[in-house]
Amino acid sequence: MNAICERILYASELTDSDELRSDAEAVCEYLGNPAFRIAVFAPFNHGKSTLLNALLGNRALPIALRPTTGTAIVVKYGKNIKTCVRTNDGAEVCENGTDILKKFAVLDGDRCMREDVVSVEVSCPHSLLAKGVELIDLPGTDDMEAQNHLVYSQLITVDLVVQVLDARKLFTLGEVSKLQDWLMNRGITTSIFVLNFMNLLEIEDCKEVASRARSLAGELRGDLPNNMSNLYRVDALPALRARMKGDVAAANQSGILLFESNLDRIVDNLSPGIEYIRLPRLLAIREQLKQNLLAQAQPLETEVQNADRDRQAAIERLRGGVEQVKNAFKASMMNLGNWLSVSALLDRYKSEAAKALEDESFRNWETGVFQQALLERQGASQFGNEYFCLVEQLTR
Ligand SMILES: Nc1nc2c(ncn2[C@@H]2O[C@H](COP(=O)(O)OP(=O)(O)OP(=O)(O)O)[C@@H](O)[C@H]2O)c(=O)[nH]1
Ligand SMILES: [Mg+2]
Repeated sequence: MNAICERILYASELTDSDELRSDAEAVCEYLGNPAFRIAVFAPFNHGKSTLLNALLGNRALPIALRPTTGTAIVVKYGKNIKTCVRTNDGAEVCENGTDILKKFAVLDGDRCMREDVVSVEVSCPHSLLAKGVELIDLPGTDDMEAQNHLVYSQLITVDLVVQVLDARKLFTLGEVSKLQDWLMNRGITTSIFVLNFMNLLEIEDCKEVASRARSLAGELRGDLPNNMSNLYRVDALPALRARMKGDVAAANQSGILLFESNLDRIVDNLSPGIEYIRLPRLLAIREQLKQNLLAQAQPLETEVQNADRDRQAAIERLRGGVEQVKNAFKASMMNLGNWLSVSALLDRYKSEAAKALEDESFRNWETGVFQQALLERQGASQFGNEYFCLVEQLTR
């Protein structure tokens, strides 16, 4: 895949789209990443960070009612909880715990991300992470454009997308399939759904919501193995509380244990064929680059065509002009020829010659006036021939 990547990176240098260039770099870097990457995806406030915390059994990631997560937070395996943040001045800050996330990875009062943060990594002890899984907590979509862009550019570099649904306001099938089209167009075909906030519904509504969620998920199975469900019900906050208290029964009831064990199975199942998950991303980027470069080349192509058309028109105009000159010249040469013909010359000089004979000055006249006229005639003929040849060559 390295050779394809090299070509893709080379082509990405030629695009006028910064987004496409950075996507190409990100996908190529992703191809070399040995970890199995899982990201949570949803609009803000859907409980993404709470779900990951419930999985980790720790309140490691910042959670709050307002839009919170401000950058992609990558959670990797580590014996102790530790956070490392790299900034664009090349500095790296590492601290035990995750308190520094508040400073670097949480949206500010204006719901904006910090622009100087390059990467945020949290290390955490968990069996899934110990297997080489990376969990990625993403900012919510549907709030600010910058977050949307960051989220979508991250999704192309993950092996499994966990889409968190809010049971209180399920997407319409149209909304979900629009998103699914976006994912498919980028070669992302492995995603699962987590239905959150069912604990806040009235019992009688739960059945109906669960059945709608099932039909949504059923329509959007993607490339998940047939023996695996792509829909899980997890009450994220009760799950987190139960996990932190060590209350296994409550954790079980929240749905987090079933979700965790199935996530483990999905990773085991998809990991051996990881290149089949990743290759389509490369092909999708290649297609986007192709379209972008073709679109960029189009105005150039039109310009060349226009220039060629103008050149042809100029040649035609020149040809027409030369033809006119040639015809006019031919006509004047004909006149000149007539004027120079021996008979016309004789006619013109007959009376002069007769008079010179009478005056016995014929010799003088012949070597003087007549000789001069003959020389002029010869010169004019020679010039006419040369000029004619030149015009012939020009118009050939
Ligand atoms: N009652 C209840 N509250 C929940 C549940 N899951 C999450 N919450 C709460 O919902 C709020 C948002 O949760 P977050 O985990 O921060 O949501 P998020 O999707 O990560 O939000 P952003 O980072 O802003 O995109 C928090 O106050 C959570 O405590 C749940 O299952 N039940
Ligand atoms: Mg969050």
